[in-house]
Amino acid sequence: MIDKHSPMPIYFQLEHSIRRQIENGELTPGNLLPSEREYAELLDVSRMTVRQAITNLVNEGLLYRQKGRGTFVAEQKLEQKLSGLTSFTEDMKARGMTPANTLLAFEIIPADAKVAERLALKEHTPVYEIKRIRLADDVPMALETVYISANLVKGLTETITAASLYHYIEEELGLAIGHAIQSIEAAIVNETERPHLLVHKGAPVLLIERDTFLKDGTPLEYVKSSYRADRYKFTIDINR
Ligand code: 16G
Repeated sequence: MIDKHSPMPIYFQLEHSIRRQIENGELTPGNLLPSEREYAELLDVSRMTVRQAITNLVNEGLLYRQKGRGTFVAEQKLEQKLSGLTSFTEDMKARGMTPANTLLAFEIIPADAKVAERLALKEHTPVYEIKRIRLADDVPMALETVYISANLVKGLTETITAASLYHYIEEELGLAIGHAIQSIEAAIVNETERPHLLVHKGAPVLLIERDTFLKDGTPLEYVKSSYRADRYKFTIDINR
């Protein structure tokens, strides 16, 4: 897998070869990689070269090191296109994964100033506050808090939030969801979120805020979520 006569640096060739093994499933998440010494002997290259290749893949999140145990293949990130306005349930089903939710809070509360503004309501108007852990194949992917006007989306129950909100809104209530404005920013997981997301202290998360509107322009939801940055990556098509 290494060609010493190639103009390509050896660390780069090794990096490429490990990456290919992960892509084609020869190496799968959780697999232990040969040690630096083993790779160096096997390929007859220096340990420094091996270290550089491995370090690059660790920095990229494809591999992770565990003290005293070695280097392992990480779970691959889910790639989420930013082009369509989809729900978590739809996204996971489209990938052949099983979505699930753990409900942390389901309440009707008076909207505070910020929520009222986002939903274009008067302060203290009743809104649902729904906090859910969103899981894919039993792995927590995100923590999500949704605010929805209780007068607009009637009859929400805990059972509905265990399945799909968008399904209920569109199929049961017949409301037409139109568009959303979304922002994504980097952050470090906070200690309240951490036990739910099952990540280590200081792990990176992506904070996503979404304001969703019905086709007629009425604000439908204001959503704040923390996505695991080790499991998620967002992609977008851009034209010139
Ligand atoms: C997604 C949306 C969220 C929406 C939810 C509905 C983002 C950042 N958020 O998680 O705004 O409330 O889907 O999901 O994409 P559901 O229909 O599966 O309950």
